Amino acid sequence: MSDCLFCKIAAGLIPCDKVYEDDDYVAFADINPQAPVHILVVPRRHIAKVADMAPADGNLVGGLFDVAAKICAEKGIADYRLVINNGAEAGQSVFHIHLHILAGRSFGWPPG
Ligand code: IU
Repeated sequence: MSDCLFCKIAAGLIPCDKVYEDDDYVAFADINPQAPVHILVVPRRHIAKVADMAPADGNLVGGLFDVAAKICAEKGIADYRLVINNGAEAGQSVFHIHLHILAGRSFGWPPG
């Protein structure tokens, strides 16, 4: 087990408010929500960031969007924002790739 927060959450070693899981992904409520709905979808396998993806990782990372769409459909959420931050300057603080699902309010553009 690497010393990675989201690896530990995915493995069940650190508790979370889980909203979805399957063999490849876990989704849980963000601990510091930026919207009424703020869920993180993470692959169980560690990939630090988008820039570290190997070509073979495309299906796994693409599947984050399938999981997000499934969660939102199940919750009846029609409009939502999906965000992946790559690198500290872009806002990434946890270096295990994750997709933010944000919903429940209006969002501005461009993001801050
Ligand atoms: P970011 O894109 O790497 O900045 O997103 C990391 C998110 O992980 C951020 O929204 C945090 O609030 C969230 N988070 C969490 O849900 N649980 C934690 O223990 C920690 C961060 I540390």
